[in-house]
Amino acid sequence: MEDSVFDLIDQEKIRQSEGLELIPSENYVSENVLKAMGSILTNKYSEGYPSFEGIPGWDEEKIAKKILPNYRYYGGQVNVDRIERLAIDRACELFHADHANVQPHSGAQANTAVYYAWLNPGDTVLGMSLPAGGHLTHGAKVTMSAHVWNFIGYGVTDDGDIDYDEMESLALEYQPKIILVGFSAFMKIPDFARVAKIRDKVVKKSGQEVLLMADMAHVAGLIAGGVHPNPLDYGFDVMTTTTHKTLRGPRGGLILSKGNVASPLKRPEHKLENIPILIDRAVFPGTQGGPLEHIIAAKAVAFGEAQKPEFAEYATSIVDNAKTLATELIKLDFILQGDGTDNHLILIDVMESFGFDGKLYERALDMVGLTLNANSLPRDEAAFRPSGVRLGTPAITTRGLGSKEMKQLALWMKKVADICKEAGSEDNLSKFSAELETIRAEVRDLALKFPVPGI
Ligand code: DSN
Repeated sequence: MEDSVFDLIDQEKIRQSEGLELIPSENYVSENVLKAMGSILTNKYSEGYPSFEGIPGWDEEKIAKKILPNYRYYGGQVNVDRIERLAIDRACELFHADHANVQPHSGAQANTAVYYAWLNPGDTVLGMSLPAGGHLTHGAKVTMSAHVWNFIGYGVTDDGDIDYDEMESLALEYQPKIILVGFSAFMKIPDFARVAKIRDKVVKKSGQEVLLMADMAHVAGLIAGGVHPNPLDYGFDVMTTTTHKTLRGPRGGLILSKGNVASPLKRPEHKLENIPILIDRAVFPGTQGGPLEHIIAAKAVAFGEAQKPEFAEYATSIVDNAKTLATELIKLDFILQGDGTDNHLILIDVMESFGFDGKLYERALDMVGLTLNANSLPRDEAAFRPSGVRLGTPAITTRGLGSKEMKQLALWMKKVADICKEAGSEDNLSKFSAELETIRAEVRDLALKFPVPGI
């Protein structure tokens, strides 16, 4: 019954309005992004790519005569071509790229397409290991990436920064075809220039081209807003990202690259300078079928929003809020990985701070309307009962929370930590339902003062 679906969507609206979203990879999109996502563009098939003629603008006369050349496998493309072209052009401007492929359905699809574009099966990639803060698609054993390619993982130092010495020695030893910088739980700013120098040393030693890839899914919005450096400005060839985290667009992926832009119909020479064309071929037909043009339209809307001065203010506020929250948590005896944050992410060492694990804390915070996720720390061996929790400020900053609210948030988090300490297990949390309900009511009151866009 469709009614059940819409009832559940209404329930989710209440959950989102009455709680505070602290999962660092989530955000609230604008009403225009929602409108584009829910549009009739979902009805259209458009395998292939829009015209490459007319870059950087459009030849209005040809459009009027409907004689646009394109690389599509279906008719009726006149409008979706222009929408996809708009998304591509805006993405290139926003991230200083020569080319953008806006079709990946997700960040995982984007990463897979880059590997497929540049590597042969069995080739080596050097990336951050999962326990150190890397992503599943950077070669975690349970993923396809680890089955097809040979991933070597570098780690982090005790102060939470990338272990660049380890990265360099592994790079020289294994001579990877891709050096990958990217993360989903890392609070420092990567030194992209240093990684580019490591690449140069590997190229000198091996005599082969090495692709520098950055997976900036978490911080793409901070890059767009100018508060985080852009790897493409430091010699990186490719940057992948999702579009829904700090970038605040629809759920999806994006690949930006530097190099030659040309028709994807003809296979180019396998050289780094041709990586944009190799990537287009790797996305379609390499790893995906029909693009989701309603999502691509929503990406175009979100990229347009990110080009506005208000977005730079938003990006600055995300980081300010994260730093304030980190400082307040430290004052209340929370121990943070890396002692704080330089971006939107905070990783709490719950076990070291209070003696219980991240899963119990995640569950108790959920009960008061504060949503985050249990997360492994570099020292954890198994991901099932991690010692930490990960949180971040992109979503609550969209709702307009500021430093005053960050202080209140830290106080609630401490109260919930004290309850967990006494409870000792998830089963015992019910004994503290009155205390948890009091905090829940306070969270609800505050949350309702900061409406969610579109609700
Ligand atoms: N699942 C995302 C995150 O939460 O970090 C990464 O893709």
